[in-house]
Amino acid sequence: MSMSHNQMAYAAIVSTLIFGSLFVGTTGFFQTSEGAGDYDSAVDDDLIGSGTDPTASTDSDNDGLPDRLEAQFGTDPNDEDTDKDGMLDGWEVQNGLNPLDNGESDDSENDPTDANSEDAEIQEETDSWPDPDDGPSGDPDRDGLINSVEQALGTDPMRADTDNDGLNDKWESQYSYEEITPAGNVTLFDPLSGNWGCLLLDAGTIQIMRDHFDGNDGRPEWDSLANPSGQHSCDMVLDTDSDGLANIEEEEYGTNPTLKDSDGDLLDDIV
Ligand SMILES: [Ca+2]
Ligand SMILES: [Ca+2]
Ligand SMILES: [Ca+2]
Ligand SMILES: [Ca+2]
Repeated sequence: MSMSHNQMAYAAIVSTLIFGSLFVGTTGFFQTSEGAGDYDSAVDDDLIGSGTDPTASTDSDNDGLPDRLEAQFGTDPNDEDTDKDGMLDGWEVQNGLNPLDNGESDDSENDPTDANSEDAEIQEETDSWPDPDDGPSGDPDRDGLINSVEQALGTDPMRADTDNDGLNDKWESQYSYEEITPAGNVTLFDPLSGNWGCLLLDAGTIQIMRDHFDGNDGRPEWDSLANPSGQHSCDMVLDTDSDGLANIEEEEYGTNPTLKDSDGDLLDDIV
């Protein structure tokens, strides 16, 4: 059985999702919000760029995907957004999305009403196109942020916790704010930064939060929340609104880490 153009392109994409995954997972230590404490190994380091010919890096449409790779992916080297879904070809490839799939079955090749054609039947059996997860409204990492918003925020559409601080991308992005202190300013709940070892973690605060976590109640041990450098994430371990729940616990409950009484019932969240 010979493969259609689309199927070949799809096979190329699937095989190179591994390539995309190399861009992913090199930014931090915590894999998912459930996996706080697990570490990513760095075995994938240094695989990108080996043997790259600098003269072969022409990117005619400036979409982040060099022309020689556009040929491999079947994308248009002169169109920054081949599938017209609002997400750039290069961003889609780097983030493991299919740059040829806008998630909608509106082109003739993937039209389900065209069921009489042999191509359509074959496609139905062997192809997973269109995949809503690959479109601008898809949410393949199930973090509550659709892909177009992940692109705008700069977060990873394939990881629910882009900065590996144990906190969900959407939850963080809802509560981002700048804390102003005499010693400097800190942007808390930035989904792109875990604020590891930030200046808000002074000795007194560390002692209070160590006691909080090590005081059982099913909470993880303070030391287990550190990254390999022994630093803690301010976003994760602080109790920003001083309501007795650490931020990571507020994330678990889906409550507001900047308000003692998230639901306005006049009772603090910890009650
Ligand atoms: Ca696109
Ligand atoms: Ca998402
Ligand atoms: Ca995400
Ligand atoms: Ca996070």
